[in-house]
Amino acid sequence: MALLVLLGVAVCSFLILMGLRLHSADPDKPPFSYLHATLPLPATRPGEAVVFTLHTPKGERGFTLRQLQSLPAVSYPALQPQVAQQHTYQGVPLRDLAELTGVSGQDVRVMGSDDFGATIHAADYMKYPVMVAYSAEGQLLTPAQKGPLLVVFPDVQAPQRFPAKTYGSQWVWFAESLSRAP
Ligand SMILES: Nc1nc2c(c(=O)[nH]1)N[C@H]1C(S)=C(S)[C@@H](COP(=O)(O)O)O[C@H]1N2
Ligand SMILES: [Mo]
Repeated sequence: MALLVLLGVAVCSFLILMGLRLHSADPDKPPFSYLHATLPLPATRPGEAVVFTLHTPKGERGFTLRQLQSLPAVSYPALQPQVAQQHTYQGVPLRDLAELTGVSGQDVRVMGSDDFGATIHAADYMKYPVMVAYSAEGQLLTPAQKGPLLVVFPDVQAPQRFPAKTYGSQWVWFAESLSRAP
């Protein structure tokens, strides 16, 4: 009898663990390799500028550069199609920004300070660590590098998936805000 109960417990644990494993291996939402997880959000200092704004369904949420840097961060090499330079960029995955915005899994629109906007598809940012980059090689992006904030695609890791021909227009530079795509 005790043996049967034990066997039951073992079988159930196995099934639960398998379920968890299959869940975490969701091919449409793969785990990202993070540079760091969410850090404590620094308070805004007097006079400190908001550099990026999330348009959530409940209103706006602005972030200073230091606050943006406290969000989950990724880092990977990418070849900026316009300046044709490869850099190791650091920034916040759109997947995390979309979740903070309350629009996870929906197409998003990233706007630049020049009012240029691009739609970035959920299938791309949910599966790949497309980011809003703030630095390259650990140094803040300069205007010549399309900074201070630039949308970056992992085109070195997945060149077939993100060809410049079709994705070039989505590398929004001077990025300023994110909202659900209209
Ligand atoms: N902020 C901003 N980002 C932008 C654009 C823009 O006009 N403003 N143009 C996009 C388009 S359509 C393309 S093809 C490339 C053009 O970059 P380039 O002018 O340096 O070749 O940047 C993209 N990112
Ligand atoms: Mo373009």
